[in-house]
Amino acid sequence: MGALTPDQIAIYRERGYIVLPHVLSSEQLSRLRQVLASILERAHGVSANDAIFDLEDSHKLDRPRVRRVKKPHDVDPFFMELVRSPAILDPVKSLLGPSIRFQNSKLNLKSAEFGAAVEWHQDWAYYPYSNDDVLAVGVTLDDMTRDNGPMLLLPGSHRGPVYDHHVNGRFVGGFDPLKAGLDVSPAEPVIAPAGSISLHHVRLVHGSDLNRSGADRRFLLYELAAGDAWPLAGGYAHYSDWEEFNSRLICGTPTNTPRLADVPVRMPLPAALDPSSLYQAQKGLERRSFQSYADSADASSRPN
Ligand SMILES: O=C(O)CCC(=O)C(=O)O
Repeated sequence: MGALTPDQIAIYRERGYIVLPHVLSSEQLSRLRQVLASILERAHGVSANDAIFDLEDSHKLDRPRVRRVKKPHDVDPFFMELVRSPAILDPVKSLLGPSIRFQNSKLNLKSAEFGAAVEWHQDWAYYPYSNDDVLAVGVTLDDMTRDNGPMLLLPGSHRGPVYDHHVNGRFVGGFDPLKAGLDVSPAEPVIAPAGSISLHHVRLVHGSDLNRSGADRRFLLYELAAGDAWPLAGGYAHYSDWEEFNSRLICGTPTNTPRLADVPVRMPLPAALDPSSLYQAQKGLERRSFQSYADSADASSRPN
């Protein structure tokens, strides 16, 4: 149905990502937005980060500001229904093969005016596997434009080094391209209408700026791996038994034979001081590449 063409597969292999516009049906998109709205109703009265909500630093009880819904698949069954739909699964199978293991989902809200930046990083630094047939599917709930903090992807960087995401020996979930000698100026924004998907390789360098625009930029991410890619670290490397591990397969057949590839691995250890989310971990960076909301508020109140 939605399988990729050989040309699209070649683009993904070369650039490390591909964007497919208008993949969700209008029913799927409106259901997704409804489900999110009902989850967010629960955020009223939440005063600190918890198992579901990751709050903006500028969050206040009387002015709730959620930056991420963690593990939405644990909150509403629609998220697993959606990832299993041919619209998403078919393109993923074209890239990873017939067996796909679900790792995690998250919903980055990046709200109008204040939605937080994501510092440059490679997902692989958080969760290395026995091979790198691992990717993230992003689903746009709103139009992603140049102005509302689009995800920025550095083409071809999935074939380059794995950058050290540690500061003073501790994992911080991001790196400073200046210090690493990496030119991120060729990074390309994902520009896509609501209901589109992006697929990016687990080793691709990416990040995104603060949302200074008046338009929300809500983005659902699924982390998926080939069935024979074995998690080496990160929360999903832990499983209670064979049944539990295989219950994460969303298609294909279990294997007890991991495929081992010659891939560079640095464990995300010792763990971030606050490992509860990427945003918290990245506070350990010595220098930020993107502004925070507080920096931008400071800057706008300063005379020129
Ligand atoms: O939301 C974004 O722009 C980037 C998301 C991302 O890289 C992440 O959450 O790991």
